[in-house]
Amino acid sequence: MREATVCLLVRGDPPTHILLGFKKAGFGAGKYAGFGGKIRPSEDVDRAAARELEEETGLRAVEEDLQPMGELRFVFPARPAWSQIVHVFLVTAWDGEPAESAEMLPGWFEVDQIPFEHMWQDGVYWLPCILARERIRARFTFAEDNETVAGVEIGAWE
Ligand code: 6U4
Repeated sequence: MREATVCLLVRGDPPTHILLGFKKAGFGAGKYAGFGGKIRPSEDVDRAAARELEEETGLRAVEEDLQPMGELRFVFPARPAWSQIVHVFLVTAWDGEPAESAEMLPGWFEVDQIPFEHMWQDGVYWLPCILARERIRARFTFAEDNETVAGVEIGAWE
């Protein structure tokens, strides 16, 4: 299964705001999401996360500022090429101001106004756990329409 990263940038402790990107092109176009992408062969996971964050927002985070929060497994039985394992990072320190890129239009949201209805349907299950700083391992199985979440398993990530 292919592997990818996602970075969730937050302000406040506990988090009051989260930076999400409106995906303009590619996988998940038209949805809001965190920032990340495919891990290249021979690339470290945290290096890939920092690279994708900078490519999509212009923001630079050092690898020590990427807090590993878990692994999400997304399974699309009707579209196996979309199935992937996503490594999630919480990020509270970075350099720069978020800027629009070819792929993403970033914007800050209050944590109680996250646009879940315009995100992948799995977000409502896992994003609140990460914002609560719970490390999780989860598996989501999608229905035939590749949009509806048909199965959810969430547990602690040791
Ligand atoms: P390129 O390489 O530019 O064609 P792109 O189309 O941007 O790739 P990709 O595969 O690099 O997409 O990155 C997919 C991003 O979407 C990663 O950050 C992981 C994330 N992602 C994948 N499935 C997701 C899901 N079900 N829910 C979610 N994020 C998901 O919230």
